[in-house]
Formats: sequence, structure tokens, C-alpha cells
Amino acid sequence: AFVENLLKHPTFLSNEYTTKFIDETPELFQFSARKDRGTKVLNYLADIIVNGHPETKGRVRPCSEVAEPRPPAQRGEPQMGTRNLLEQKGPQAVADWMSAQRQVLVTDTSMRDAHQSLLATRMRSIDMIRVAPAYAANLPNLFSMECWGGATFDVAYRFLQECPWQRLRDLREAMPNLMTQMLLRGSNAVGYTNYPDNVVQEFVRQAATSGIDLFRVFDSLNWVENMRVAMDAVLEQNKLLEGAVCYTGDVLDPDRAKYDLKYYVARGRELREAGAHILGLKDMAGLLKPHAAKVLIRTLKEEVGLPIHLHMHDTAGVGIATYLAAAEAGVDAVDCAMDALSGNTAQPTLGSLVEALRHTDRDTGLDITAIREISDYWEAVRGQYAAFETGLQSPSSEVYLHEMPGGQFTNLKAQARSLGLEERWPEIARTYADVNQMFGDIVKVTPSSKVVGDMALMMVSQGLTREQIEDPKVDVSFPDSVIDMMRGNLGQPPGGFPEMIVKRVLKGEKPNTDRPGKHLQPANLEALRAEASEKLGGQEIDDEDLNGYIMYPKVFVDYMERHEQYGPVRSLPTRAFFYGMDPGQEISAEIDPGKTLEIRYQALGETDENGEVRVFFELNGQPRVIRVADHK
Ligand code: 3PY
Ligand code: ZN
Repeated sequence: AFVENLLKHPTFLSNEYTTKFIDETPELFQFSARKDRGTKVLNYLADIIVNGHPETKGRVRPCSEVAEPRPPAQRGEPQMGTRNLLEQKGPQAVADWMSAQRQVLVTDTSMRDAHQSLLATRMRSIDMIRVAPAYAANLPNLFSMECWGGATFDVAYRFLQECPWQRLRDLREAMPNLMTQMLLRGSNAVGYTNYPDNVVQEFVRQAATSGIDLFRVFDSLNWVENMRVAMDAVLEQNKLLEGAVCYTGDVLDPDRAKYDLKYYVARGRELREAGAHILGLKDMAGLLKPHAAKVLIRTLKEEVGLPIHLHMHDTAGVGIATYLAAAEAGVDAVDCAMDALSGNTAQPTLGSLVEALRHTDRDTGLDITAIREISDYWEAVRGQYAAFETGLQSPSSEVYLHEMPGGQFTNLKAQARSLGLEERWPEIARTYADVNQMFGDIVKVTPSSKVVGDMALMMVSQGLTREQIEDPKVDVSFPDSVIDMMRGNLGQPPGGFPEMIVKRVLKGEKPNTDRPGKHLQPANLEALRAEASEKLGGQEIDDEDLNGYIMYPKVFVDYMERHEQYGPVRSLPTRAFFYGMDPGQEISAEIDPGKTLEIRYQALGETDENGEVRVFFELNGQPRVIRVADHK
């Protein structure tokens, strides 16, 4: 280690050292205090080999025939794409171009919403970064790559032991011609609660700096008032601002008159007035039916005038039909997932949409061979994540009953299972719909959807009906998230919550009907930086880290502590990361450009009387023995 430190030292490298250099340079002797990254990664692998990964233990293993994912070859250098236009002419020029041209533009959601909805958001950065150059070179006319935000932020720290900011920077670099896109939950940023205004502003600034081009901003109650801070922050960064209205109900159903055309036009105009370059129509559950799409898109085009970007989930299986109707009505862009990551609770199938529009005046112009090659890669990647598959076998029209967002549907099922309520799912679905009505028929999307889900689970597990909840004579103890929402801490739906339910939940306490951020003290960012640093033994906290800490203090600190112990495990192949290695197996992990660890796992020793076991490796040809506690 001494020689290695010496050879890497900048003074040594620059040939300026003298004989006194070693005496004057005490850091050369600091190798014993901190382990090198190779050893850290071996510690991680040894632990997984011996104890298993907590996230995959007891779950389905990838089938042994699953092919190793191989990214397709790049066909030449990346051609100019939307990112170049944004860089050269600014966000308004991109919006104008969208409106002016004929083809249906396509956003690929494979790196964000698709795996959030199908694989519990567990896809690792390495699997995305490896295919990113093929996207840039072979599909340069994609509109954007949704690859960040939503649940991916905390899941990266929490479950994947990697930094979401580094993911963003790496993807940004690998796709220089394509716009990166993120999902931002308005004042909830990438969290589940309202943050102070300056936290939202700082987060947007950092996301723009680290590489986001297009921000899709929404509010979980469609309250535009509560989106302004985030929207203004995007405009300030001179990035492309998509203000999204969430779609719920059925615009053609006279019984759901709350969500009629007027409702959507009003939200669309509010978003336009608030500065949106693009109007997003965010159908997070997949409720937009083809005929409704035709009417709604046409009306929004006429009455709002912004280019329209339609997002939906294919839960009921009608996604492509809706997109075709939307295309006829003049939609400008739609969201699809690459075939192998599409369908069901994820987005409609990208290749199928391309084929469906081929030889029409709205042909997407995307190369179907390139799509198939990239989809083949994703198919092999998906095979590695078998442990996180939801088990959903087919599309389901039940979504029109409960209206759960794609990301929540399978999550709530898992929650129900853990409470022993799996067999009562149809009851949970109906109760979810009842709770929605009781709350005044609201938009259900993170985090409001979680509140409705909490309430529905509570009612089913306690055997309470809507009538009982509404009966003042029945004493009900409401979930915390319900109390929080009725207090106004997620904001207000347009028109407010029904007075009756607010009274029942708050038991006379007065709710706050102002924008929550109005009453939140600005965060003292530098004090928070110092606090994070102190918790981590004085470690330097850069701006990206600071934003991680502010959003998720505990999750971030835990991540950093594990990082100190395990090093750059993000560079491990996915199978090794989740399942360890088999004796005799060899893998390589590129921990820095050009710096690769060649790791061979040899054998496992006996567990000794201290409960420790020795794990034998070769690291870059050198034998290494790692001791780990056997927790099995
Ligand atoms: C999220 O907020 O993560 C969503 O995907 C909402 O649809
Ligand atoms: Zn979605």
C-alpha cells in the first residue's frame, strides 16, 4: 500500500520530489487507517456470499439461463437531438419545435417509471449506463429519456447503495444529444412531504446542474398554487418546464362531473400562466380511454395552446389504443417503455406504438431495429431482477374501479400481503374507491395515493365501512397520514376537502388551507451541511450530498456509512450485487474509468468459534482473505 500511495502521489507523479519528500509527506503512511476500495468491495461480496442480500433473501432467484445483458453496438456517433436544440436555442425553442412538427414524439421511460412500476424501482445504475450510449447513437430522435426523479432518488440510496446524483451525471454524459427528464413532485420534490421553499429551489438548482433538461412537475392534488415554487425554480435554471395536470376519473362520464373538460382546461390554463413550456397530461393510473383522449387532447390543444405530452400506464391494456386516439387528436409527445419493460402497470410498448403509427402522417420516425436491439438488452437485464417482479400476470380493468397509480398498485398488494390481507384484495380495491369518494374524489398520486391506501388498509383490517367512518358516534383513530393531509400539509385540492371529513379527522382542530410552504421556515442549508458532516465524522458534504441529506436525512447517513465500509459497489454486476458469487466465478468491476477490479471467488472457510468465516478471493491476481461475521 505504501508503494501504491507513493506512486499515486501528485508530487511524485510530477517528478518534483526530493529525498526529503517521504519525510515531509506523512499522508503516505495513512494507508492502514482506511481500507482501499478493492478491499471494501471484497468485504461487501464476502458479506453477501455468507449472509445473502436482505432485499433478495427468500425471493425468486433469476433463472440460470438468463443471458448476460449485452448492450447493442453503437452505429456511429450520436446525431444531433433535442438536447442540442435546448442547449443552442433554449427551452421555448424546443416547445415551439414540438408544436410545429408532425411526428409523434416519444419519451422512453425505461430508466424511471417502467422499473418503478414493474420492479419496485430496483434497477441499478450500471444496467442503465451500459445501454445509454446505444440510445444516444441509435435512437437520436427520441424526444427525451425519463431517467430520474420519482421514487428512484431514495431507492438508490436506501436499497441499491448508490448515489442518485452520480447516476444522473453518468447518464447525462453518456447521452449528450438526448434530453434527460425527471419527475418532480412539486413541493414534495422527490419526497413524500412538503419541503420549505428554499429546499425545493435548491433541489431544482442541483438537479439542473447535475444534468436534468426537462422537469415534469406535478402536484398530488392538482393544486397549481402549490407547484409555483418548483416551476419558477425550473424557469430560473433555463430548463424545459413541463407543468403536468394529473388525470383521474373519466372525462366522458357524467357521474364524475368534477373531472370534466372544464376542470382540465382550467388546470391547463393555470399551468400555462405559471410559465409551463409544455402541458403534461399525467395519467398515473392508466384511466384515459381512447374516446376520452380524443376529446380531451383536442380541447386542451385548442383551449390551452401549449404542446401536449401524454403520460400513461398500461394497467388496463388499452394504452396503445389511447395513444392512437391522442395522436389523431394532435398530441405532441407520448411516454412509452421499451418493449421488454412495458405493459401492465408500466407504460405502453414503445416498439408497438412505432409500428402502429408507421406509414401514417404521424409516423414516429424511430428505428425499429434499434428498438428491438435495446429491448433485447432490457430483457436480459430484467431477468436479473426476478426477485422484484410483482407477479402481476395480465392487464386488469379493475383499475377503473380503484384508480390506483401504476407505482402504487403492486406496492399496496405487497403491503396487504404483509398484513395478512392478501385474500381480501377485492375488498381493499373497493374500499380504496370508497375512501376516494369520502375524501371528496381527489387525485391519487404520490403522496396523496399513499394516504388513500393507508386509510383503505386501516378500514379493511379493522372491518370499518364508509358509513361507520362517517358516523360521528363511532370512534375512529385515523392513520397519521390522513390527519396530516386533512390538516392541509399536502395542500388543498381545487375546491378543498369536504368539510364533514375534515371535521371527523381533525376533531375540531382548524386546518391550514394556505399553501403549506407559506408557513414553513426556510431551511438553514449551511447548518444542515455542518450537521450532516458531523454525523459522518467530519466528512466533507458537497452540494449533491447536502441535497440528499435534506430530502432523506437518515437514509442518506446510512448510505454514507455503508459506503465507507463497502466502497463503490455500484460497479458490481447486478447478479453479484444481489446474490454474491459462486466458487470459481470471476467478475470484473470498473470502479473508475480505466481502473478495473478483477475478482475471483475461490472458496469459503469454516465458521470459527467467534462466529466469523473466512472468504477466499483473488483480487487482480493476488490472493485475499476476508473475514466476515456469519449472521445466518
Ligand atoms: C411518483 O411520484 O414517483 C410517480 O411515479 C407518480 O406517478
Ligand atoms: Zn407514471
